[in-house]
Amino acid sequence: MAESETTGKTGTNKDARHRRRRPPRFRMRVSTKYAPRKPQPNEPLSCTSETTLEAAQLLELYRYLKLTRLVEERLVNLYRQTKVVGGVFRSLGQEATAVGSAYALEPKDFITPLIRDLGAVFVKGIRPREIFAQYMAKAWGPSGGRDLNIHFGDMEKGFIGPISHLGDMIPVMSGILLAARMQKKRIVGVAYIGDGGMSTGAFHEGLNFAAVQRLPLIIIAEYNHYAYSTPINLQTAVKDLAEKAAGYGIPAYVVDGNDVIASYEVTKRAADFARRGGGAVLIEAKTYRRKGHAEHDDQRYVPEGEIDWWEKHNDPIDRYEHYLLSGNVATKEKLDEITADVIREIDEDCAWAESSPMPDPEIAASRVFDNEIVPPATRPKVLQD
Ligand SMILES: Cc1ncc(C[n+]2csc(CCOP(=O)(O)OP(=O)(O)O)c2C)c(N)n1
Ligand SMILES: [Mg+2]
Repeated sequence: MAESETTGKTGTNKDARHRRRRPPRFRMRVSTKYAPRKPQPNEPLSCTSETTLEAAQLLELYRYLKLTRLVEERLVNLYRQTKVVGGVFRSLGQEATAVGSAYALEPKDFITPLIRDLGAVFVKGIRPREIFAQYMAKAWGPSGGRDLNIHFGDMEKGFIGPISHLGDMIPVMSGILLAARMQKKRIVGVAYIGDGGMSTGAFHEGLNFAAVQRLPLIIIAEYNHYAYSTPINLQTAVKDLAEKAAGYGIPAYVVDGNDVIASYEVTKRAADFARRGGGAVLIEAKTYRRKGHAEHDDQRYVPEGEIDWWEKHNDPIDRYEHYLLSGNVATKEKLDEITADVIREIDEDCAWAESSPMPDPEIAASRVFDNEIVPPATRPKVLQD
């Protein structure tokens, strides 16, 4: 058959099969409905009132926020007592992004959390005792003392352990979602990424692949102002990270990442869209990293007063407490009760993790590589000699 002069297409049925029908997209490419807004003078920041969440769920969100903050505070204590092996990474000031986004998922969905996303790990069902034992490299920890801090996962719970904090988890999640599609499983995947990690090649390749394949991938891009000591203006030339979605032909949101309800609502919409076959979505969460890259970092590169401003005016837990109390969702006594319960759980779990032995050397040295190919570095035989 001759080629059409105008389109160059042959017009056979076979070719038509290759032209996929595209489901409708969002009209507005970057939605700013849940973006941060400027408060009136002297008005304390709260959370969006537009939510479908019920009272019990709102209290559960509060519990996860407090759990995240207080577990991290306990980790810092353990670190100062030199009980932690390796560094401690905080999500102070960013808890609402991780908790709200993960709460919008179904149990069968997958996440790839990074060092600022402990809240998402808890929402996925990991217990504080696992975190404490992992940070202290104890035998009862999830990696049995083989790896550090956040480097573990739980496939049953849909939580993939990180390879790196930079872009590498994006292609990994794209692969998971492609495999799930081939197995006819209707899951969505949330991959977290920092403003710095978004500048890497792996991020671009992974998201481009997901966009082209219309995989149900949701990127949560955490605009927390710094990548290690690099400020955002030296990291990217765009104002909003969400603008980058245009380069992949996917819709995007800008959300106030310090508003736990907004983070939930936006991720819920993205998850519904992705599950319906709409493809990948980019969510940019505006937030702020109040601690350094890790506990060793003294943040001398941060302009004076900046951290204090965020602590005083835009703390996600203060904002949420204001929302719950002023909207009569909960009383102060109820919130104190939840906090006391969280502290009790942390005390118990920390004691449990501290009582764990360190791993036996020969056990810690095995299963790091495939031991059929690479013999373990330390073998009982060697120890006996
Ligand atoms: C290949 C590689 N290079 C460098 C690092 C060290 N590193 C870990 S996190 C990070 C900066 C990440 O910044 P960002 O993506 O903004 O995330 P944030 O820490 O702000 O959450 C760097 C340089 C690494 N983990 N892997
Ligand atoms: Mg960052």
